[in-house]
Amino acid sequence: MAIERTFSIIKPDATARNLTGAVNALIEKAGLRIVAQKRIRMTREQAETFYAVHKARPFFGELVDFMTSGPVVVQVLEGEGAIAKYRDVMGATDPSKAAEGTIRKVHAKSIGENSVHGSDAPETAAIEIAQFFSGNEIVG
Ligand code: FUP
Repeated sequence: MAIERTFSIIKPDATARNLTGAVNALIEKAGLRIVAQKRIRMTREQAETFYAVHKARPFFGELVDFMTSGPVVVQVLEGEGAIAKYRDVMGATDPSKAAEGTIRKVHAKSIGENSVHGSDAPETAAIEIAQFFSGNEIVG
């Protein structure tokens, strides 16, 4: 399988509970490498752009409020089949449906406050990485 890069966010519910290291430990245990990482406070504009695909959904306003409510850690993860692998490591969107040992099963609070984001396809990974990182900030 090819080496890929995926985009990850450790969300405000996780940073608020001081779980950045705990989440990173699960990422690294799965064999993914954190090749870029920074802690930021998203602006509303950044969050609205990032989740534009969900603009018409009833939860969009709450989602933007939540993502701008505290610090997040944005990351680029690298590894074999990184996009699908990280989706497996994260677990289902709704933590009550997530598999044992996944980040969301272990740490997430609810379907909205679900601790992490990971890209769902190569095209979205490239767009999401480019929204938050310039090339020289990613060191593989
Ligand atoms: P995922 O790819 O697992 O992050 O899930 P989605 O792209 O379907 O959803 C993106 C985010 O929207 C979720 F992480 C949280 C939020 N969401 C809700 O708040 N309620 C929902 O019913 C579905 C998603």
